[in-house]
Amino acid sequence: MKVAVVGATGLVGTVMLKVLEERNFPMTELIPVASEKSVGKKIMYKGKEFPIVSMETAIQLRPDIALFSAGGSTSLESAPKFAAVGTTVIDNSSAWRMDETKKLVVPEVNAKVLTKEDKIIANPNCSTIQMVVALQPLHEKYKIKRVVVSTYQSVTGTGVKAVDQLMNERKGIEGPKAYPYEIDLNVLPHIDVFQDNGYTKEEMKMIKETNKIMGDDHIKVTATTVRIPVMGGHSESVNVEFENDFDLSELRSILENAPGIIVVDDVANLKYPMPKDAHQRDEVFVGRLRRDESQPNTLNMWIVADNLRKGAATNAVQIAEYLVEKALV
Ligand code: 2RA
Repeated sequence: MKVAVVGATGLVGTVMLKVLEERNFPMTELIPVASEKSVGKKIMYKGKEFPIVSMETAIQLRPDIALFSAGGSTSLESAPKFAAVGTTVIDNSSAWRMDETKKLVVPEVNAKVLTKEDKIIANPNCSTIQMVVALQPLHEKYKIKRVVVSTYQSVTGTGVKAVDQLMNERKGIEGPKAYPYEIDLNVLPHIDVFQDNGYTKEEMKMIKETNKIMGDDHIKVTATTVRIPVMGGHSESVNVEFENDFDLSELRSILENAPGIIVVDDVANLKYPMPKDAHQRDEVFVGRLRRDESQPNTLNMWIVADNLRKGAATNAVQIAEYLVEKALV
């Protein structure tokens, strides 16, 4: 399998390469792509050096798969050029997610929608991915009516500049700012830009992407997304109202046996999911399972995942693995 990684030197691109190597993805040739200023530099993969090439060169090499994490404008311009030469693109930007002609995929939830004809596949937003992995098995059993989610998102979701701002603030050093305010010892109820309806784009992504991935527009979703000064991953407090009642121990067992989920839920022994434990892992960690006693058929749960891995790189690689497994590429 000839694989291009577009955005190979970025935060997510670097993790994509790490995940491809860790999972021993069946690759015959790696084509790292980055901005013109990086062309010619070398990256290491499986102990070998690979030269970074330009987008044009990569397209001419006709890779089987191109994993993109290079921003929406780059994807809008270049993904169709790869698709035109037969490459299947899996794009981590938001460019194609709500395009009706493109699939938005979390393998544990809706990989079955993929066909040979899908040449540009959208990787969902990190905070959406971890939530739908936990929601899907419960929806299948109890039918979800409404979801209320509040997120606590790592600065790594913003990128290197945000990580540097946090670390500089911790050391009392002045430096470039990724956020309008200090992030250390603070929280920002503001991720991406505000819309006319008072929600941010991040919140609207969680609402719209959830319905598309789960294939059910009847599920009502509302979201508040918040940036917090942590590194390991995104955390989410999720309140789920079902059409039908549930037994909590049965519900816990469903999650324990669902793909991609690790249940950490033993508060008597102070066991619950935390970003420091999810960091560098590919699973979605679920805990604090308890009935919402304020209304019937309703559950509270706490969901944590590494936003750079399952929230981005690993989910994209898992889509690629599915395509190879089902001979769709
Ligand atoms: C964030 N989910 O956390 C967004 C994009 N990665 O900033």
